[in-house]
Amino acid sequence: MTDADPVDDVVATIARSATEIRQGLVGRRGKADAENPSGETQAEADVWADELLADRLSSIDGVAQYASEERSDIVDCEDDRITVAVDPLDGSSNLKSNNTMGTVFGIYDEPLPAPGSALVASGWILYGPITTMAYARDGTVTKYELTGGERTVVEEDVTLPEDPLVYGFGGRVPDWPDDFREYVREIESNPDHKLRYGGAMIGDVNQVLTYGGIFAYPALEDSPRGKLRLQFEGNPIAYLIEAAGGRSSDGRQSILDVDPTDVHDRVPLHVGNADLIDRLEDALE
Ligand code: FBP
Repeated sequence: MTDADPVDDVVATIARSATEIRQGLVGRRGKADAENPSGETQAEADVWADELLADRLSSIDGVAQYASEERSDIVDCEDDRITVAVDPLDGSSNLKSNNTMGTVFGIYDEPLPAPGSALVASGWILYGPITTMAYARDGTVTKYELTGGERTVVEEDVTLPEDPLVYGFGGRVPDWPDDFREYVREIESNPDHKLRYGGAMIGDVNQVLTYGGIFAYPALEDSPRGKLRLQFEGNPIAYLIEAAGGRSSDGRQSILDVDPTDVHDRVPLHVGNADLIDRLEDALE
């Protein structure tokens, strides 16, 4: 064991790996002959990015566990301090059409499954025209640009703009519960709001962080827990958006207050400006 901060080491490793992951997508746009623990067909790139991050993150001093949306079993490591949970390639179905994707990470100080209150840091990489990272720790959010292993700060103390501009909601409209559909109509009818939906949560949530607004992948009629995973997506996104002055909700409470029962639990996810999330919770009551 060393005295170095394992959280810093993990984040530095993810940031350095991101440009490599981006380059490695070329030639890995096909499907793998496998499903992830949630029953979804994996892309070759999902499996490859997961193995790359597992190798690098599980060998860092201080890391007790590596867990990923792409593997059913947690990798137990030699140390006992922090757990790293990742979605190695969020939105990998966008590979075929060459659209935005991301990598999401949450760093917990408890073994999984853990509540959001056990997070000590979280963040995401966005593979857009530029590779960027948004990172939350100790209640503040920082945005970086990543090039060739280098990390450059582009904005500190990032907060959601006060006037919400963008909205994006996942799932098929006919599958939305009536109360959620009515809420969406209210959001859409405001002339100040614009639809922004790209099919990769990180792309859509990053628009909310940049312009203000709301992103949701709600409960669906036939899937009351929605689609997104609590440990790998819900908690890390909620932690960052709350650190940026916004709110998260599973429809009733902050996502960070949801009690997990299993590593691959799903959660209805709603994040954005506090007043829009307050109104959402009123609408879903
Ligand atoms: P993956 O992590 O398996 O890529 O799924 C997550 C995701 O792609 C989100 O990024 C996105 O918001 C959502 O699923 C889109 O799902 P759908 O295509 O069902 O609307």
